[in-house]
Amino acid sequence: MSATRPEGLLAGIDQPADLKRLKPSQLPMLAEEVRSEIIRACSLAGGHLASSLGAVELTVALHYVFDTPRDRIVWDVGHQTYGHKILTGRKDRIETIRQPGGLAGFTTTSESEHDALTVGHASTSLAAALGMALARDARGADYEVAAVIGDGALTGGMALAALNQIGHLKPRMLIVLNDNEMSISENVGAINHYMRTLQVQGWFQKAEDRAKQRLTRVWEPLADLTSRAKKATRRFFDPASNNPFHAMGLRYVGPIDGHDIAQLLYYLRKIRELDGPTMLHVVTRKGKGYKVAESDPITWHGASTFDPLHPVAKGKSYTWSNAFGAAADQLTSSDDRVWVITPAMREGSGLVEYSKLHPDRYIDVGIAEDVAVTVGAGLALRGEKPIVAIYSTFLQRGFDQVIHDVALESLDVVFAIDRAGLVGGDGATHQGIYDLAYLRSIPHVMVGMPKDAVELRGMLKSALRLGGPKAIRWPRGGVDAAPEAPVSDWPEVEWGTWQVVKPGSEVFVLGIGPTVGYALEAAADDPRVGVVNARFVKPLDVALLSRLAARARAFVTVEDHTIMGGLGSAVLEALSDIGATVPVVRLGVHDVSVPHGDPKAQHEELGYGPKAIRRTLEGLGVGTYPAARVAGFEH
Ligand SMILES: Cc1ncc(C[n+]2csc(CCOP(=O)(O)OP(=O)(O)O)c2C)c(N)n1
Repeated sequence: MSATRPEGLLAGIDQPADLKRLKPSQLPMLAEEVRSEIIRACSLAGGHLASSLGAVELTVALHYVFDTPRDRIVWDVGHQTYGHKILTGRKDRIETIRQPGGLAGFTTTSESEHDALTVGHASTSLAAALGMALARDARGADYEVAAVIGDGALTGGMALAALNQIGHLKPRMLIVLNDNEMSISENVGAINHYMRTLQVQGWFQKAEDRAKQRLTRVWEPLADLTSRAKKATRRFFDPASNNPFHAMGLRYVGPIDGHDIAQLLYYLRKIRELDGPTMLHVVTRKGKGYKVAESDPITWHGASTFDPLHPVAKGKSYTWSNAFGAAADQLTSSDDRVWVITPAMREGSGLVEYSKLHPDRYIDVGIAEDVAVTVGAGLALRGEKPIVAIYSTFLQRGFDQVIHDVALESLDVVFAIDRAGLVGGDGATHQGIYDLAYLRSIPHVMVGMPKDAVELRGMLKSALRLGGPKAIRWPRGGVDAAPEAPVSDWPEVEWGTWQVVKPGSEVFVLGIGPTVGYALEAAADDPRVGVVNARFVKPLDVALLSRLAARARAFVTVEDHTIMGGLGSAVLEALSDIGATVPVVRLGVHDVSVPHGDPKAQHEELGYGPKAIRRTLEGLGVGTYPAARVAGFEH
C-alpha cells in the first residue's frame, strides 16, 4: 500500500467526463487506484474508510453510466462517497476530508455540483430522489435520478415511507440498494433477515442458470431447458410478487455482485432504458480490498489516522460514552426493570459491553430514532424503566415522539443524550447544539448536563428514581472515570439545583457541562468573578439565581449550544419572571450553521472558549490580569 499519491489512470481523471474516455476493461484497474487513494487519504485524515471502500466499484460504474451533474446521484448518509469525491474534481483535496477548512465528510451541495443532496443523517435519499424525479417530470426534462442507499439506512422509517410513495407514484428512477449486511454494527431487523434470503435465492438462481446453460451447450436436444433458463433470467429481472419491493410497485433486480464492474455496467445500462422505479440490489463487502477493514468493518467504519502499511486501530481513551455504558450496566444489574434502547449506535453510545452483559435488556431498533423513543414509551407504560440512548443530533428525528408519546403523559423515560455540543469532523449535520432549545419547550421534560462522570451517575440514578421524562446530555470526548462504587453509594443529584463552584462579588459566569471548566479558566482567581455550574436548564435553580441577582452587576451565560432557546434564554426568561434587571451577556452559537472543525478552536472562534470568555469579562470591567498570568492570551 503506497503512502504517496498513485500514478496511473487516476492521474488523468479530474471529472467524470474523463472517466468515460476509458475502456470498460480499464475500470477495474481504476477502481483499485481509487481504493488506494481512499486508504491513503483516510490514513492521513481519518474518516469513513470501510463504507467508502465497499462502494468503490459501484461508484466507478455509476459515474461511467450516468452523467453527473446533469444526472443526479443521491447518496444516502454520504459517508461512502470518498470515491465519488475523488472522481468528481476533488481528488487533490481528498486528504483534507473532515479536517478544519477541508472537504466535508458527507456530500454537500455547496461543495460540488456533483453532490445532489447535503446529507449526514441517514435514510433521506429516497424521498429527496423522489422529489427530484417528480420535478424532472413536471418540467419535461430527461435527466436520470438515482439514489444509493445502504441496508442500514433502509431500516429508517423515512426510507420505508419514501418507498411507499415511490411505488405509488412510479416515477422513472433507480434505487441502488448497497447491501453489505452491516450498519455501523451488524444490521438488524426483519427486512435485514429478508435480504439474507434474497441473497441466498439469488445465488441459487444464478447457479441453476449456469448449470442449465452448460447442459444446453453439451446436449442440443435440451432446447426447452434454454427457454426455461431464459424465463429464470426474466424472473431475476422482475421476480415473483412475493418480493416485498416488487409488491410495493418497484421493479426489483438482483441481487448482483457489487464488486463486479462488468455486471454493474450491464444492469445499470439496462435499467437506464426502463420506465418506472427500479431497485437494483447489489451485494458488497464493507472494507473491500483492505484486509483489516474487511475483517473488522466495525472498528474501521470510522477510522482515526493510521499507518497504511501497518494498519492498527488507535487505542481509544476513556470517554463520556464509556462512563454512560458502565453506569447503565450497574443500573440494570441493580434493577432489572432498567433497559437501554439504541437506534443503531451501539459503539458510539458506549454500549458494546452492555449489549453483551444484558442482551435481554438491550434493544437496537436500527436507524429509527422515532421508534427508539416510542418503544421507550411502551416499556414505561408497562412499568419498565427505559433509557433511550441517543445522540443529540439524532434525537431531532424523535422530537414529535418525545412530545406526543412520552411527555404528554409524563412517562418515566430517561433520555441519555450523547454528542451534545460541537462534534468535530462530522460537521454541520451532526452538531448537537439544538437539544436544550427543543427539549426545554416540552412540558414535563427536565434537562440536565453533568460536569463529570460522578455527576452523570448521580443524575441517572435520581432520574430513574424520580420518574417522569428526564434528559441528561453530555459532550463528545474524554472524561475521567468515576471511582468504582455500588449504585447504592452513588450520591444523587437533586434535579433543578445549581452549584456555585467559585464565589464572586460582581459578575457571575453561568456555565453548563464543559463550559464550567472554561469559565473557571477565564475567571482565574479574580475575586469579583463567580462561576456557577448551571447543570440544569430545566428546572433552573431560580432560588440561587435570584440570590445572585440581588448582588450581581452582570451575568455571563456560556453554552456549547445555540444561544436561542438554551441556557442563556432560560436565564433571561427567569430573571424577567422575577423582575430582576441584571444585564445578561449570552455566549454560545449565534444563529449560524457550524461546519466541521476542531471543536476547541471553534469554541474560541464562536466566542465562548476560555479566551473569549475572558475578553467578555474584560469588556464588563472585570477579569483583567497581568499578562504573565494569562498564558497564551493575546488581546
Ligand atoms: C439518522 C441517523 N442515525 C444514525 C446515523 C449514524 N450512522 C452513520 S452511518 C450508519 C450506518 C449506515 O449503514 P448503511 O446504510 O448500511 O451503510 P454502510 O456503512 O454499511 O455502507 C449509521 C447508523 C446517521 N448518520 N443518521
